[in-house]
Formats: sequence, C-alpha cells, structure tokens
Amino acid sequence: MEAHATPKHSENRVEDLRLITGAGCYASDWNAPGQLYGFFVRADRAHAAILSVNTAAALAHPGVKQVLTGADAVSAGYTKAPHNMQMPGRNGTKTLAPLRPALAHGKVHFVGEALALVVAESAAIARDAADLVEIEYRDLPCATRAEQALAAGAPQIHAEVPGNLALEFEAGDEPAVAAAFAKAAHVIRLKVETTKVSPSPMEPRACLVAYDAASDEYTFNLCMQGVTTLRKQLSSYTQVPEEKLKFEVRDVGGGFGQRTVVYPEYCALMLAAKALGRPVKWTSTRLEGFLSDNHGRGNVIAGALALDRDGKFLAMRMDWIVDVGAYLSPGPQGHIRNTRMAMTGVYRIPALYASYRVAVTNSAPIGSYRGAGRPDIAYAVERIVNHAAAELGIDAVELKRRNFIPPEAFPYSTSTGTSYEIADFPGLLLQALAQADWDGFPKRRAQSEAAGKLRGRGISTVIENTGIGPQEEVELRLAASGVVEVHTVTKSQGQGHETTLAMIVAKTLGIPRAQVKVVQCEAGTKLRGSHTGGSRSMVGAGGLSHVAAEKLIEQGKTLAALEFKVEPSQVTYSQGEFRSSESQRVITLGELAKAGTISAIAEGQFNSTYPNSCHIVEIEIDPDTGAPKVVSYNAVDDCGVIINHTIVEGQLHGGVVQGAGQVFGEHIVYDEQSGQMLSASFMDYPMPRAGVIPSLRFVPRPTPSKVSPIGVKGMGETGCTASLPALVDGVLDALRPLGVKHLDMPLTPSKIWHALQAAKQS
Ligand code: MCN
Repeated sequence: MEAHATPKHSENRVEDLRLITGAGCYASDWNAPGQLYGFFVRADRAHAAILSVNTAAALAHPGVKQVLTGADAVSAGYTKAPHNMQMPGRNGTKTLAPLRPALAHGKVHFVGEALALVVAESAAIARDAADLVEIEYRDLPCATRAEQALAAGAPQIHAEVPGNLALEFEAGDEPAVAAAFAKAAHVIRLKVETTKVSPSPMEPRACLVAYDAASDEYTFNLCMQGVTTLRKQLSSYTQVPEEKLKFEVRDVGGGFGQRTVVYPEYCALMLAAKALGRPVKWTSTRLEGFLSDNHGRGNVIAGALALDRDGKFLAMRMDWIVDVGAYLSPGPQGHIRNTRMAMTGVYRIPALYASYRVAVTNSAPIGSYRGAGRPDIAYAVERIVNHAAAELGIDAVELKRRNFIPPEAFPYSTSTGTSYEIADFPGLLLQALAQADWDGFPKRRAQSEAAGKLRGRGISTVIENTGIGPQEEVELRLAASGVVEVHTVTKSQGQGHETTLAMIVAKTLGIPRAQVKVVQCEAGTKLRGSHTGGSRSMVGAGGLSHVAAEKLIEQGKTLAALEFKVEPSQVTYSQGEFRSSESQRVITLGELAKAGTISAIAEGQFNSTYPNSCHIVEIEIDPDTGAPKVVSYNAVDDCGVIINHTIVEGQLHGGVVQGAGQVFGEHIVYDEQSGQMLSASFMDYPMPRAGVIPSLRFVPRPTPSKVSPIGVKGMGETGCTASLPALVDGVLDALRPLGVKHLDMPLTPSKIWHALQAAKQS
C-alpha cells in the first residue's frame, strides 16, 4: 500500500499543457461534415397548459430544415425519463415519477423547459427561427419551492403526483429516538436549508449527434463524466439499444455531477439527426444552462438533537423536505440516500431517525452536485452540534470530543446501517487545532475588534461515504513500443486522471510515467464500470489500474518464461524488464509485445471508503457593510494513501471554494409569484472569485483504507462537504455575541448587515 504514497510536492499534471494552451477538444469543438444546428424553444413561464404550437412560420424561414415539437417526442415514445428512485416509501409506496417527454407536451412545468427544436443550416438561423414558433398557453399557478408545493391548496403540478409528493420515506428507528428524547436533559432544535445552487461548469453543455442509417447507430460528441451511465440512461429514455449508441469524447470542462446524466435535449437531437439524415449540433448558452441544466442541493431540514446532562448525544431526528424540481432527474436516489449514509456524522449517536418528503416543484430538476447529499447531511449535523454547543454554553471542541466515535470503535456500524471503515477523529482534531493555533484566537479576535471588525472562528469535523460503485473494469494494453495504455470508462472532467492513473501504473510496473498513456472512454469501449462521480475513480479505476499492472507482470512472466525456456516462477520482473538467473537474456516490456499487443483486464467492485476532515476557519466581518472575509482556512484531511499531493490539494481547494460559493453568494432563486428565475446570469448568481479563500493550508493525516487495493479514499468532494459547516459556523461565531443565532445561506453582506441591525434593535 505504502508503495503508492508520494512525496509532498508530487508530479505535475500531464494534461495541463494541452488544457491551458487551448489545445483541448471540448464538446462544441467537434464538427461533422454536413452538420446542421439545433436551437431549443423553451418555456418562458413556470406552469402552463400548451394550447397550440404553430411551427409554420419557423419552417418557412430560409435555411430551416425541421421543427420538432412535443408531439414528435411523444410519437417516438421518448417520454419516460429514467430515474433511479427505487427505495421503498412509507407503507410500501413507490416513487411517483411524472412522464417527461423529450420536448414538453401538453404542459410546461418550469421556466426553460425545452418544448420545440428548430434545426437549420446555421446556429444563427436556428436561433432566429425559434422566435417564429408561436405558442399559445393557458397560465397556471406555480409552486417553485418544496415547502410551498407541499402546502395545503398548492397548485397540482403533475396529475401523476398527487399533492406534489413524489415519495415519502424514512430511515432509522423512530420509537428509539422518541424514547431517547423523552428522557433527555436537553433537546436542541434547528431548521436549516441547503440552498439550491447551479453547478456551473466552465464548459456549457453541448451535443453533436450523427445517425448512420446503414448500421442504425447514433454517434455522440457531448459533455460526459463517463460512458456507461450515460449510455444506459440514453437507451432507457429512447429504447435504442445500448450497442447502437456510440460516444467519442476528449476533454470535459467540469462536471460536478451535472454532466453525468442524460438530458431530454440529447434525445430530441437524436430524432432530428435520424429524420434529416444529417448530424445535428447544439451548444447551450449560459442562460440555457442556468435554466435547464440540473441544479444541486435544495433541502430543508428540521433537526433535533437530544443530549444528557453531561452533553452526551442520545438521539437525533431530522425531517427533510427534498426538492427534486419539476421532474425526477436520472440519479436522485444517490443524493438522497447519501444523507442517510453519514447521518450520525463523526459522532456516536445511539438512536437516529429521519423522515423524507420528496416534492416536485415548478423549477429545474435537481441532480447530484459535488458531494450529492454528503455536504447536506454534514451541514445539517454540524450546524446542529455547533448550535447545541452555543446554546448549552459548552465549548464546541469539547462537545465534539465528548461525542466522537473513538478510534478503537472502528469498523463502526451506525444506527442507519452504515459501516465506517477506519478513522481517527480525535487525532484529526488535535492536529487541526494545532495547525490553526486555536488557542491564539482570543488574541486575534481582540486585534480585529481594535480594528473595528468582528471576528469569528468556525470548525467542522465531517465524514462521508465515497467510492462505492458497480463492477468496474480497467484494461492495460502493452504495445511493441513499450507504451502501456490504461483504458477506463471513467472520464476526468478536470480531476487529473491522465496523471494519477498513469502514476499508479508506472509505479507498479517500475517504468517512467511517460511510458504510460491513459485512454478514457475509448469510442466503442465494451469495458464495464461507472462514471467519474461519487469520488469513486481512484477507489475503482485507480485500484484496478494497480491490479491490472500486477496481472500484466504475471502474464509477462509466463511469456518471458517461454522465451527463456524456464518456468514462470524462475522469472523476475523489475523496472520494465524480465530476467531469469537461469538465462543470460533480458526481455523488456516492449520486446514482449513484439508479436502483438498484450492486454490485461482487472475487474472488481468496491464498497464505500470514508474520508474525513477537520476544517477550521477564521472570518472577519465589517459591521458597517456586513462584508465577510475569510482570513484563514486550515484543513486536515484523511483521504487514505495519497497518490498525488498536488492534485489532492487542488481538489480540496476547488471543493472548499465551491462550498464558499454556496455559503457567501451562489443561490438559485425563483420568483414565487411568476416562477421566473431571478438568478439566471453571473451578474445575479455570484460565483466565488479567486480571493475568497486567500490561503488554504492543507495537511493530510491518512488512515489507509483496506477497501482499496492501493489504500486510497475518494476525496474529490470532501472540500465541499467540510467547508459549508465550517464557513457558516465562522460567520455565526462572529455574530453570536451580538445575539444572532442562526442565518441560512447565502451569507451575503446584505443579509449579515440586516441581521446585525435587527440584533441591535432587539
Ligand atoms: N487522489 C489522490 N489520492 C487520493 C484520492 C484521490 O491522488 N487518496 C486524486 C485522484 O487521483 C484524482 C483526484 O484526486 O486525480 C480525485 O479523485 P477521487 O477522489 O477518486 O474523485 P474522482 O476522480 O472520482 O472525481 C469525482 C469528484 C466529484 S464526485 C466531483 S462532483 C468533482 C470532483 O471530483 N467534480 C470536479 N472534482 C472535480 N474537479 C474538477 N476540476 N472538475 C470537476 O467537475
């Protein structure tokens, strides 16, 4: 295991030169001879019956080839969007999933829903002609927030989902929790919201589809996070067999979960490409992205924590209202299930219970977004624990220490059915406290006060489940040149897999990294596995790259033994060369492959790993403007054995900054009356800027995982998970002395300033 640990400043990313010099090839860089261009006509209202769609004027526009509408989607049978909400509901009920024609038919359910596709000789013509599609609507009242949609008398959004309740289910032991609450010395309650956000990858969604009548095959160039999941979902939506769906993808400019899944637009483009016999290309504008790409989070959680007289946790209850948007996106089960997996957080809580009400609303569908439920549960648990500390006058660090799952209790089974493999929370905390100079805070606070500023410190101690996936395969191909190709069905969207997978194989084979080439989602690949998501790539594809390299060595020994005329057990391998003391000859990897490519496939299925973190922040607030400023950010993280320190630090930094984006500004807001989105541009939706986390200090504190053959724990999301509670806690710690107990994200200067004014007057 340790063989894979690398020194602190490890190798640079091989992909970066290509990506930062404009030599990348993204979805909209692909073109096909004779291609046409699509533009989607989208709903300009949140909830309305479609009385008519008149395409005559658009069709008559010069250069327009076709206008597809919901009727075409329905007659093709492209109506049943896939989803994976298979968990049983209360009293054996099943999820009620509304139909979702690839182009809206009969009704529109959110602003931005695609309802017609104009295909033309140029993108500009398609866009112009879209204005000529005449739609007659009958407006209906809307409900864009889940609490509003579930309230009595709310507008009925889909006939198939009475009361807008798609599923109600529960986890844990309600009677045990009720009994513990009945005997508790203290019960602390807090309602928090994990706000709705837009993942906003740099690359807008794009898709080029070509149809080949001879083979009845479709070829796609699009943004994806891996071929297998998308292929399966696309096939499920359209009933086109998976083997007829081919993909060619090079670079992907960010995904964050949003690029994993099938979208209805891809299916509509398939219809056009087939009908017209020419490839059709569509590139989303940023506005379309805001309106129609899946959003993230969107939960309201009413939490309650029961404690005994000594501040020991007895039980926790959480009642969730989960917004899934207007339709179930293909993967909601994951981001809902994950909130149950780590419900106990890092604490020993004997009794847990959670109820969930999953609501449809007149808003864009919600999908997995970096962390997929893990940041939500970590935020809810940490907020209530830190709130309990403040309410009971116990130091937050002390309260955590009293309730941590101790290192000797691992593997630890939680009361919602999860088994945490290994962690050392007290050790992590101790190191983070030292790193952040926790005890020096009063002095720094006094200095800030002298300068007229409020200063607060925030702390989070979190754990999450990452890495679990279906049966995964990695293939190594050794060519006569000596180059070893690593084939995967995962797809990096910026995580640096070309570097890290190559490092793993190079290390196992003892050859230079330059001799290893990573090929992700090769066109027509038959390998099985999952996409890059759930921070599973290093646990799955990474571990299997190592196993495949070991297999390649064993295979090589057998082949070399034939050459040397000895037994395979008499052959040794080191640094790209096979030898045998019984023979004078040496044979290299490349020489071995002279007669033809040698390949080794490793397969395996992996369970969850449990990365965990302690993040400590300090924040200064200007009381005159309410503007918060992060002045220090310290992270101590356990992500098992580290393959590449620089990449891990980069991943952590990216996740932390994404968390900061949500904490300080990012927020998808719909107008409650009209259902229009009020945050559909970067002017209204403030992304975090470079200065938001000026200095992140990251120190790893690994406990290697045995789930992974190379000891790693998936960590691509932990920055998001740990930063939300730490940053919010930091702001509240600064405001608490003035009487502010809780604020929901986003903590904008205006919200903070108003809270300060209200506190002054009370
Ligand atoms: N790594 C390592 N040592 C470890 C663990 C990971 O060196 N112990 C490295 C890996 O080699 C890999 C990176 O860190 O290069 C992340 O690995 P892993 O934790 O396995 O996560 P994935 O590669 O599966 O990435 C998925 C994760 C998720 S779920 C989201 S969402 C996300 C993220 O990664 N989206 C991203 N990071 C992103 N980074 C970028 N730039 N763009 C996105 O869209």
